[in-house]
Amino acid sequence: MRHFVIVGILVIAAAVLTYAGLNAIGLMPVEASAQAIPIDWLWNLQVIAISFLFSLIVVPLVYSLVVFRRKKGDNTDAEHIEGNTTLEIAWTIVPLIIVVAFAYLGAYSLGETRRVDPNAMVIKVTGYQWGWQFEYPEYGFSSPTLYLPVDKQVVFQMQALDVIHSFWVPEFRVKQDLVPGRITEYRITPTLIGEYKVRCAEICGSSHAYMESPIVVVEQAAFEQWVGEQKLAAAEAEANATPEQRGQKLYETYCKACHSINGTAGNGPTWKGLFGHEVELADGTSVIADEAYLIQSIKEPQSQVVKGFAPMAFNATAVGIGDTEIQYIIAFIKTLK
Ligand code: HEC
Ligand SMILES: [Cu+2]
Repeated sequence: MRHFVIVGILVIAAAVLTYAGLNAIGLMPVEASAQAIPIDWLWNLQVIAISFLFSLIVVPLVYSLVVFRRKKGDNTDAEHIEGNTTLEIAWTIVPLIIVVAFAYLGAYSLGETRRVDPNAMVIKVTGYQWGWQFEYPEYGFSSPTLYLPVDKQVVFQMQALDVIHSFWVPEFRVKQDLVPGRITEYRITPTLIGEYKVRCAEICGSSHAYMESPIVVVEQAAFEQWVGEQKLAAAEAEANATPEQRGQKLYETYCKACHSINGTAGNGPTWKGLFGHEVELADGTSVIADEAYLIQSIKEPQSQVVKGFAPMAFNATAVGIGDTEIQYIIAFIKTLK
């Protein structure tokens, strides 16, 4: 009995010391989001459980090694123990209850981190090899730096352009994959003003380690000021855009789904090296891709169908692409040598 009391006291003391030690080394970065609170709370509970279990195993083990070690000259066998039903039932039921309790708490804290605020601001996040782009659809501009107002929920609608990436800000705790062909969601409410960094947490190629972007959490007023500056800069860039840049923008909005610019054939032929080169048509003739041909291909796609492709089903006129826009697109096609 005396041994049990001593071991019991030592287990509790060792558990407290282990817990204090784990806390002291600062395993977690600062807590910078509302979602981090339930996560850290659960994490802390786990650290307490881990400290206790660690002591429960290590203390009796070390105690036995020291106190019950073989005395000099003692060559007898150890005491034979048959089993103990009460003990076995206890050490099955107690861990079972603990595991079920943690499962419940885990589900609860998952629910807390996903709590939806219907007024959340939408930001579109695009991950690609190797960088991030942040689009603010409510304000109509994009930014390579993610600015967020403090204490306001944002919902990221995330897409990957090439391979799987993963959006991870350790200070926010929550992590979410970006999967090609899918939109994944990530909700966060930043609670601490400061500068952070998003990293890609899914190895995605040779420059994966450099796939970082700055995140700045600011007061609402500072956020609005930044939005104002960005809108102005976007409007200025729009006003000063060259025909090639305008053409590229039209391409990215309307034509990219079927026409590549890197030489690979998609739903439609690639635009790489198109201008000024010979194009074989389905009727066996061929033409030189000059301006007249391109204009006609866009306006009346049925008239000259490229060999090996179905006639272009896309109706450019219907989306408001007129003669001016076609000139921009042609200027862009000319740059694709
Ligand atoms: C739904 C898919 C689709 C979209 C979207 C699309 N195209 Fe096409 N396009 C095709 C296909 C298929 C062809 C080849 C058949 C043909 O010539 O009609 C083609 C051919 C062309 C050609 C002739 C190319 C060549 O290699 O000779 C031009 C020019 C062209 N498209 C311009 C555009 C422009 C400009 C847009 C965007 C404003 C656009 N297309 C959007 C499917 C598409
Ligand atoms: Cu990545």
